[in-house]
This record gives sequence, structure tokens and C-alpha cells, in this order.
Amino acid sequence: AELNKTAAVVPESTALVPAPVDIANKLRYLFGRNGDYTVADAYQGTSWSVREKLIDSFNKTHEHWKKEDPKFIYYLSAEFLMGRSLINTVYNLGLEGEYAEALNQLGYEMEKVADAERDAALGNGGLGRLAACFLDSMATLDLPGWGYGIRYKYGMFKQALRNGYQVELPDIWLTKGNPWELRRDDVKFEVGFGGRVERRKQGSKEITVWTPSEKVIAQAYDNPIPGFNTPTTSNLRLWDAVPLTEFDLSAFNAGDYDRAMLERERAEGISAVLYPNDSTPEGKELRLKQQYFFVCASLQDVLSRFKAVHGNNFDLLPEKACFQLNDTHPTIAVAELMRLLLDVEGLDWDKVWTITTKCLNYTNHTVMPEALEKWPVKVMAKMLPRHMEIIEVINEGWTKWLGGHLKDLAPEERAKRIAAMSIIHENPWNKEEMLVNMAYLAVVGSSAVNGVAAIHSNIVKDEILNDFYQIFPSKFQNKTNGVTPRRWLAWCNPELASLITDTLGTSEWINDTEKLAGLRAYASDKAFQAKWAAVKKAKKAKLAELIKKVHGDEVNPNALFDIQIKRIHEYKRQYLNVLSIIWRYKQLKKMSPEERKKAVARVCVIGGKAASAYDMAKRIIRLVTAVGDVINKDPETKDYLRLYFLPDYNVSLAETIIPAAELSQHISTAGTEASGTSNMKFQMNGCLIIGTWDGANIEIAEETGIDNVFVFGVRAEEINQLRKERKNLKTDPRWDELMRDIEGGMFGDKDYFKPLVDSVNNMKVGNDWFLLANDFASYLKAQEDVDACYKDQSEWLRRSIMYTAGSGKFSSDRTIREYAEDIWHVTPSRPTA
Ligand code: CRA
Repeated sequence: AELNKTAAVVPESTALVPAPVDIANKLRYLFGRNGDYTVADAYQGTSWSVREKLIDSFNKTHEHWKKEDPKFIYYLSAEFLMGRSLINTVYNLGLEGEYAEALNQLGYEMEKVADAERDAALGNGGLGRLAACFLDSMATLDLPGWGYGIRYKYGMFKQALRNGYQVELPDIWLTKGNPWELRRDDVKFEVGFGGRVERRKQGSKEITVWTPSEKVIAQAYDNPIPGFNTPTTSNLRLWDAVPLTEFDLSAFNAGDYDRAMLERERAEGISAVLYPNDSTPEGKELRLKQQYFFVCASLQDVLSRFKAVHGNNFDLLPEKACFQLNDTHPTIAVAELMRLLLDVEGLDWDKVWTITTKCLNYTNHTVMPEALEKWPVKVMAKMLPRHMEIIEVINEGWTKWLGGHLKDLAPEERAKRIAAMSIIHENPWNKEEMLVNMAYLAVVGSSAVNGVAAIHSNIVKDEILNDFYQIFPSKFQNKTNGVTPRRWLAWCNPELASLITDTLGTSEWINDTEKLAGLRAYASDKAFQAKWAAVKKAKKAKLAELIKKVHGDEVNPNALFDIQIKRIHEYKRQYLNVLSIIWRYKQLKKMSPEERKKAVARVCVIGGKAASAYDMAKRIIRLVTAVGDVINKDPETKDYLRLYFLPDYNVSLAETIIPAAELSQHISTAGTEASGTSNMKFQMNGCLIIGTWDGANIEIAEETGIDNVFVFGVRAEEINQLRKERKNLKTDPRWDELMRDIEGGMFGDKDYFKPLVDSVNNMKVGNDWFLLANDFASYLKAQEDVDACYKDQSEWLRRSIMYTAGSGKFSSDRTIREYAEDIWHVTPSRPTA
């Protein structure tokens, strides 16, 4: 009551203080600065000022949802790749005019100020960025929902090049403070590890008591997420691991400084670093510790809020809360929710199992078999003994149920099927070891399971989880990924956004991207094409500036800007791209100067990080830089072909590159890229695609018109057969020539490139797993089609417009609406403005 009284006299926000004054105030009172600001200061002052408006909106939403008590969706994810927040916050809150004007008065430009912000890079790639786009859409659609994850002290490593090789530097992103978060000193939970499990008598009941041997505190930090064009601001709650006791003074007094600090170090180690691995899991114990850490804190947090309103009426939980497991990383939630309801709340097993499976849903994001997480039973039993017991009981029930369900099968066949579907199974590479299969646990413990693009969801049903699909066909769904049109079109490409708004006569497309289809009517309109081309040209000039800054080279602004940016992975086949660039170079070399003048000039850009332990990916990066070193200097060809590796690819770099791209490459081996999401961002920005029949490329082609896309390569259905036959493949003579060139040292570093050449040598059984040799000829053909099309600028522009016009489906608003309707059963609840 006392608290409420003070709350009532706090004035409504700082809205009445003019922004320039407020920025100067923030600099004076938070940073002790009085005039003579740097750009970095301007960023700090602006963001701490904007933060207050954000918090006003956040508090209102919070109060509204508290009063309404709607069903909530909790998005559990080990990664949230948020990028920068200033521009997004200012635009989503509709404050852009006010703050641009304020900064002008202080002598700054919004864009330059925004550039001073560091990316929040708490994710590896597509999966983490998807989670960030989803939060934007959930808030924009007024869906009651929060994200839950880890506040890594060090996010995705910074990538630098030394002599053309990748080096990894720590991402120290919090040193200057973070205006976009709020530490919640009243929200902390204990998380335990290890120890023992005992049964004790409590009256007539037997209870289970887990006594962990190690405990840490999960400290909450809230990151408000502003929706666009709505008063809703939702929340991303991230957990920081801190020790239970600040400091062991007695150890310190006894002269043992190391021991005094030990507990702190051990605790802080849990949320210290993001595993820099994409699509392949890190089987290390610390990773499981991180997973349990954030899941345990998040579930306790949700249950404590639930209990504050509904007491022990847990039957109601599935009507008030549901959890989305973003890949298998948070799957320990199945056992943790069981444990909390069984051991802490004292409910009985059957009831708890029903509640748990009603509340959880699982998204699969990858087909890479090595990426399906499996934890050794030994590791789990030691770190999470009670959870291991619970998983064992779940598995007993599950396999027993299966036995009944499959009773009509012959006993041998039945035993085989049960063994194949058991959550706990042998390690096929080491029969001594038993593993917990997290994907199986997620499927058995969830109401719905989904893939992230139509083809991927089919592969999940027909291959990866086919046994389960046969038993629970209705559990399996597709939810094709999407990206937020705010960050990925409206805010990163304001020039294109205004052209679209002027042309359509409304900016409603920002909330309703289906309206972009209206651009189709202008696709062949010459006057419109000219305006469209002018925007692309301006964006290309910006990218050219960046290339100049990084590499010191001027590039031809009329060249075709050809881009491949994504994590470096063999399945994504950056190597294939490089091979075609070398081929192009060799062709140019053979031409007479006159012939060359007729060739389409290209500036090729490749960017992306290699996981630190992924040796082959690092060699691919070196190949890109080595080839670039040769061709960018060649006086005969340098006006016609360039290749640059742009280091430290991240969200903000993508925001500069994507609007400038004319051609983007999505050339994974068919059936390997679950969806891809940069393809959607390029499409929105009118960038043509060269790609395989894979992931969301297929749906993008359907929406854009398949003839507008440069499709090549074998289809997913052919892959298994081709893999078996690849040692008999007669390779293209051009391919053989390129292999000899690299092996022969045309780009130096012969020995270092040898394993790369070997990796695609089809004569070696087991190699060229990703079928580069197979797709090579059709890829070169598709590249020729690209050139031919680019020579006809009007046709190129028509297609470019058709891409943006066809991108309506790929807004994450559409994806989130589908999740909300088909899986979460959550409905909008908007606070009053
Ligand atoms: N690496 C897939 O490979 C997909 C994203 C988001 C990935 C991408 O094709 O677009 O997820 N998978 O759904 C993944 O991380 C653990 O698996 C990715 O980002």
C-alpha cells in the first residue's frame, strides 16, 4: 500500500521534457558531461532518453496484462540475436521525427549516432535472429508473450581477418552499460546442480527431495520489446548467473584469495559466453548447465506469477501459459516442469504429465543429424540427478505405451521400433554409452512439433522423426519462418520504404505486408522502374563506401552486386560460389579487351563467421580471401570482377548489405537448409535470388513467380541416391580444371587448400557429401542466365519489383499469427494508448 501511494504521485513519464533538453540532461546527470559531446555521447544521451519512453510503454502493457490475465506464450530460446536497438525503438514507438529533430539541434545525424551502438549478438545466426523477429511480431500483434533466455556476458565472437585467416576476438558488449535493459533486483531464483535425490516420509506420503551440491542465483534483466503502431511493449527476460554469496570472507581472511573468489567465478561462468556454434551442438557439460539454468529460472518465474493469481489451481496452467521450445536447447523444460509440479507443488504424476504436455511445444530447426542434441546419461545423472530419474520414468511409460500401441506388429519388429523410439538409447558409435535424445524427449513431451519451411516440415515428418509422425500425425505442423518487415525493410531501407508508401498511397504495408502485392501493377512501369533503380543505386553507393573503408578499394558502382552472407558451412556451399567466381575470372582472362567490355561486371561479396572449431569452414574463408587477393589486383580484369570478404558479419552489417544487394546466393544442397531467413530479407529489398530448391527458397519462388528466380541443382528427393552414386560421377571438365588450379597453387597456400580439394573429390568414397561437383554445371548455367538478365535492365528491374511485391507471406507477423492460432491459442490483448 505504501508503494502504491508513491507510485500515484510519480508524474506520467518524461514526455513533457523536450527531447534535446532531455538528451543533454541524461548526459549531464548520468555521465557527467557538459557539452562537447562525441558521437558516442550523443548515442548514450539519446538512448537513455528514449529508454524512458520505452519503459512507460512497457509498464502500461505490463499493468494491462496483469489486470486482464490473458494466456501467455513464453518463447524459450538459448539465443536472441537482437542487433541494435536505438533505431528500432525510436521508429517502433513513432518517435523518429522528434529525435531526428533533437539530434539535429544538437548537431548530429540520427544515422551516425545510431552507428555508435554495439550489436547485442546473443545468438549465432538464423535461429537467434528468428527469435528476435518473433518478439517484434508478437509485440506488434499485441500478443501477450515474453521471450526467455540467457544474458551472455560475451556474445557471438567478433571476427577479424589476419593475413586472410579468421581470428576470433571476444565480444565485449556490456562495458559501456546497456540502456535497453532493466535489472530486476526483486526477481531472482535459485538454480541447483548435482547432489543427491532422496525419498522421505511426510505424514502418510512419500516425498522426493533433491539436495543439489551446487547452487547459483539467476538474476533477471528485462529487455522491453516495443511493438510497431501499437501501445504494446512486451518483454525479453534474460538471466544472469550470480553467486549465492557475494564473497567468502572467511577464506579471504585466512589468506586464500582464490578460494574466496571461487564461487563467484563458477557461477558467473554459466552465463559468461554464448557457444559460437551454428546448427551443430556443443556436447560440453557447460552447455547443458546453461540450458538448465535458464529453463529452471524461467519456469520458476512463470509458476510464481501463476500462483500469485491462481494459487494451486494448476489444472488451469495450460489455459494461462504455453512454452515454445526453440529447437532442443530448452528441452530440459519437459523434466523441469514435471519436477516443479511433482516435487515442489506435490501433485501426482498423471496430472503433472497431462499439464506438462499441454503446455509445451517444440520447433525443429535443422536436419543436420549431428545437430540433434543427445546428452550422455552419465553427464545428466551427475548434473541433474532428479531430472534423469524423471526422464527415465517418462521413457518407461512411453515405451510401455508404445508396446501396447504397436501390439499388432511381430514381436521382433515391435522391439526394433520401440528401441528406435526410446528417449534413452545406446550411442551408436560407442555401445558402452547411453544417451538422452533431446529431440525425442521434446516430441513426446509436447503438444505440437513444427518445422520451419514446407519442405523442411516434410523432411521432419518423412525422415527425421518419421517413426513419431506415424504414431502422432496430428502433432506435426509446418510454420514457415518469417522476418520482421520493420527492421528488414522499413527501417533499414527507408528510401525504398518511402517509394513503396508513395506508390501504394499508404504505409499500411508495414503492418500488412500482403499489401506489397500492389507493387505488381508497377513492375513494368518505366517511370517507376527508374525510381526503384535510383534507390538501389543509392544503397549500392553505401555498400561501396563500406568496402572502401574495409579494403581500401573503389568498386564499380554499376557492377552487379552479388552477395552471399551467412554462417560459413559446408552445406551452405560458399565453396561452390568461389569456384564459379574463379571460373568467371578465367573466362575474363581469356577474353579480348573488346569482349570484356561486353561482359557483366560483378562485385562479389561473401561474409560470415566460421565456428571456431570448424576447420573446413575456416579454410573456405581463406580460399575466399586468397582468390580475392589475386583477382582484385589483376589489372586486366579488376574492372569486371571483384571478390571481397567482409569480416564480422552481424545484424547491423546485414542492414547495410541487404538493401544494396542485387543478386543473393542461397545455394545449399537441396534438403539441408531448413529454411533460411536472409533469403526473405533480400527478397523484401528487391534482390534477385540464385538458389537451390531448398528451404524457404521454394516458397519464395512460388510467391515471386518461379521464372523470376534463378533455380539450379538437384532436388532433395534425388540426394540419397546421388550420395550413394557419387563416386561414379563423371565430373565436368571445368570442375576438374578448377581443382587442378587450386591444388597447383594458383592462389597460394597449396597445402592449406589441399583438404578442401580432397573434401569434394568424388573419387574418394565418402567425400563431396554436399554434392558440389554434381550441381556445378547447372550452377554455372544459372549464373549465365543471371548475366543475360542483368544486361536487360528493364527485365531485371521488373523482376526486382516482383520480389518485393511477392514478399508479403514472409513477414514474421504471418508466422506468428499461425503459431498463435494453430499452436499457442493465444489472442491479442492491447493496452489503451
Ligand atoms: N542455422 C537453420 O539452419 C533456419 C534457422 C531458423 C537454423 C536455418 O535454415 O532458417 O535455423 N537451424 O529456423 C538451427 O539453428 C539448430 O538449428 C539455423 O539458424
